[in-house]
Amino acid sequence: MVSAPTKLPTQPGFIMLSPEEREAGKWSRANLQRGMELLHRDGLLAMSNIVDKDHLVALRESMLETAKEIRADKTKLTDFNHGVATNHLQSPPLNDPSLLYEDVFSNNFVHQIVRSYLGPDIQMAFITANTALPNTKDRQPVHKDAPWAHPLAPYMLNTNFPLSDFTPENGSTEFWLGSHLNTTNEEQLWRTSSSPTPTCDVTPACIAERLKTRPGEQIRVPFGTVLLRDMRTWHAGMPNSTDTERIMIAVGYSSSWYPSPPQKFKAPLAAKELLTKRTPADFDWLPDAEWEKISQRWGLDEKDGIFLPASPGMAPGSGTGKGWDGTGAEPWDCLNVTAEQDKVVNPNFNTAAIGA
Ligand SMILES: O=C(O)CCC(=O)C(=O)O
Repeated sequence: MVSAPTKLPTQPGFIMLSPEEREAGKWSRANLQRGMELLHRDGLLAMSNIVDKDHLVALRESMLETAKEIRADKTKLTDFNHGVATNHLQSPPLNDPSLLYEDVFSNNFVHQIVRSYLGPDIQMAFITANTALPNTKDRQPVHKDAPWAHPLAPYMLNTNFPLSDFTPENGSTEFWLGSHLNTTNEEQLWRTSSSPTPTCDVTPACIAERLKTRPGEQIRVPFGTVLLRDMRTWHAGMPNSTDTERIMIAVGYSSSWYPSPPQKFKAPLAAKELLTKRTPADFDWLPDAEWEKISQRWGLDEKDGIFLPASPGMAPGSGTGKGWDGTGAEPWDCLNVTAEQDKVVNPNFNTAAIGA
């Protein structure tokens, strides 16, 4: 008799650091294997016991205060992520030495998994946080963080440190496990059939198809959990029905072969020693006071704000990017090419989502 295929989970699998692994400063072979299997199968991995919760509490206290201060500056849809006025980016206090925790910003157990997944010589790519505003009702569209021809291989991992329990009530992220596998730009919506790059959003047809097999679900993980996500995994920011901001720090890593664009990520000199302790970080290192002035200016139409690094493959004039060489002259060759006739166009695309 042929048995029915095992149903794949819609919540993330965990690896849990033991006292012996902590003492040895590395994951055991067995946990590393489990971590690799989960990350390759699901595009998301949850890890326990790798960060001191007191460090997360201290960061939460500081960042909640900042979130309230910067809220008043968020006046336009382009100040929010994906043009939905419920979730914005926020810099952690990288210029405060008392809050520069090694187990958050340069975590050895995270690095071991990242190096195993992305290959040797990983680089730090960015540091930010996602703040889901309290008492909100709107959700983001299902998307990939890739409004360009992303490589068809694991090229970037995002480490997420939720600063509280992560529940559907406070707006935990909706993840679509396994969606990173074989995903291409054909699964994304385009502004026009001649647009050089797609938008982040996944097409309704692909969403409908995936709902039949492995739907997205808001995850439930306890405070202290650290998540690693393949950047190709579909996901969405969700409304937060509680009275408190839900903050999640994000530390991104890229593979050695992923280009480092001239429009670099900006970080304060105070953090340089820690951020480059275990991985190179090809950032613009600004004097602390200079960084502080721009550190919360994440809006898509900011002229001199802080930006996520320009994405390779973004052609001049599309979105905010000017090609990874800064002029558009440097080509971006990868297998992820969509023919014009295969592009699914959304003429009603929310232009606030891409700063256009
Ligand atoms: O904050 C979250 O849960 C996810 C936000 C997100 O995916 C985004 O802003 O692109």
